Amino acid sequence: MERTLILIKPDGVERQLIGPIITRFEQRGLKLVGLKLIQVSEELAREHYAIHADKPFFKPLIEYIISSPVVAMVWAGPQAVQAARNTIGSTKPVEATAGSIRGDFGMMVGRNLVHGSDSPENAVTEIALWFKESELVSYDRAIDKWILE
Ligand code: ABT
Ligand code: MG
Repeated sequence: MERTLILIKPDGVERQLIGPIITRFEQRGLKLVGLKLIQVSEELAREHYAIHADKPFFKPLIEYIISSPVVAMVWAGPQAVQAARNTIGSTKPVEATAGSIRGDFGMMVGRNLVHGSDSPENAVTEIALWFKESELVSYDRAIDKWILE
């Protein structure tokens, strides 16, 4: 089972889209194994987006992610990273496929609602950054025999 870090960013929280966004991942068949609502510190934001530190959009990106609470989640499943990225849609919401979260709810790259880890390796690093292992749960879902073969 692979795990991926998903964030509902401040625009998703402020626009009252927490429920609809979580529903997309539940409907997909991914399993929720971690969940918390947090006010992100600038330190955590900078570490999470460290790869973009030299980009022109870094400052607004940090300001955006700390501007209101964020819902941080870990979802598990086979190829969870790729499945979640497809459910989220392309980085630029205007280019995102209709039916994806960004394609249905977004317009601008700087208000793209959701973050999903972009590789299994980065997912491991990001989950360790956002969650203690003790905050993650392990459980069997009866429904899984109808989702996983
Ligand atoms: P995240 O899931 O937030 O990482 O988005 P995604 O992986 O789809 O996009 P990447 B390429 O990782 O961009 C990270 C954030 O940087 C912002 N951004 C990106 C801009 O504002 N302008 C740009 O030209 C690019 C390439 C948007 C991304 N998400 N946020 N917030
Ligand atoms: Mg990214």
